[in-house]
Amino acid sequence: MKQLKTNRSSNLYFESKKYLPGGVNSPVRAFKSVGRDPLFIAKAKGQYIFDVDGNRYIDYVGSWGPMILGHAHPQVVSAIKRAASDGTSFGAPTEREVEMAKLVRKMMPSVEVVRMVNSGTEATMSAVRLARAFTGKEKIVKFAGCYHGHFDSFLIKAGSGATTFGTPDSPGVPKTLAARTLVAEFNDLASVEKLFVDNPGEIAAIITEPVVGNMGVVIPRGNFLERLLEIAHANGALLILDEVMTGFRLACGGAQQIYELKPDLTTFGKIIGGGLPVGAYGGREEIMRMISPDGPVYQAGTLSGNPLAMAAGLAQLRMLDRQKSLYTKLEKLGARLEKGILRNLNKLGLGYQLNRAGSMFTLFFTPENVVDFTAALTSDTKKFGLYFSEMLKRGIYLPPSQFEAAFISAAHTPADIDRTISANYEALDAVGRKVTRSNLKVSI
Ligand code: HOZ
Repeated sequence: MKQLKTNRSSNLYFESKKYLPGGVNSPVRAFKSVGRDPLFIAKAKGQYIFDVDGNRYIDYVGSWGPMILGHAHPQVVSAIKRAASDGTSFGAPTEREVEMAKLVRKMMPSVEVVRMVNSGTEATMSAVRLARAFTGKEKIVKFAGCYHGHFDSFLIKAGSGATTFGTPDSPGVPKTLAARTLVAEFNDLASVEKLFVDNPGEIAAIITEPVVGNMGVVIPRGNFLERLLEIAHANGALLILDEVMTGFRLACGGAQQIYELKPDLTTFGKIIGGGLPVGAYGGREEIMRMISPDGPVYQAGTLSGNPLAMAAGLAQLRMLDRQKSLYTKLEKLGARLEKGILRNLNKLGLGYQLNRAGSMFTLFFTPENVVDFTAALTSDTKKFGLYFSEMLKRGIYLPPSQFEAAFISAAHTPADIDRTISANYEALDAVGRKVTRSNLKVSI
């Protein structure tokens, strides 16, 4: 195996650190927790991503979720080009926004009325404001390790980069606001019930990722999600399903289709924008009609419903809606990868945990069954960092943190998956040998 040459990336990183915090515009992409410098990306096509040094990798980051059809899909690219030639922003309504709202409602019937915004963070923070206004209550319940963007109310025991960098409770969040976020344990209904007993009549909403992606992939057990809806409604609160990652990914109708759930509000990002900056929130009509200008809850944006973003998102969603077989393909690829990795773990005598939901997966470097944040945190992140670099050397680009989901796209092929399985075997083996050599603490 040849050594990775990353001189141009290193030079750019050296330069970028002078002008950008950590040299990046979003923390996890700095690769800090995997102990190496970030790669600067030149281009991506289909299932591949290429760095500025010309190295090609099979990509399992997929821009952190949006690229479900692979990078630079011809239909998405041509939709963007067509839209751009007619003007890039008007700050006025367009036909595409109507098409988008109709399509979202068709694909996810619980979303009777929708508001387009520019990111997942905007979507979740607006949904919480709306839930507070609708119920007249101020507190919210979130789950430890879930990440709903970087709005103040959510940076409390937050997953994703906040956990990766050891700052799940960010400085700068006003204590008074933080006190209105109550934290329960995912998959633990008793912890949710207790919060409602301790805060009677004060909770506006429960917000959760239905299948968690931001502490790594964690799957809801039994009737967990259904009970959340019941508990919320029994207490005059709403259920907000954060489908920024899972929406249009786990199924055409998102996780709520799979778990047969009708949340009050749903938030979106990633896939709905086809790789352009988009978010959205929507749900029950009587709640959504409280949004300005129908109602008093204010929320606005110059670039909301931007024509390029709508064109890219619509092109991608239309393909997903028309070709349901894409989800069967994604499931088959995911199952093939899961089988291969489990076989490798078995051969190598490693007790690590692989969690997978359709085309989302995480290999946790822990023997614990990862059903919540506490279990996720038992992972050996040092070993994960070594594994990440070993995979990179073998041409596989994974999310650079233990506490993230990896994504398979419809552009991946069974041959890509088989290559990944071989790389996984070699990388795990190499990590084992390195750990033994350097006498690192071995926890498995
Ligand atoms: N919030 C993303 C991970 N869950 C990271 C986005 C990025 O760094 O681009």
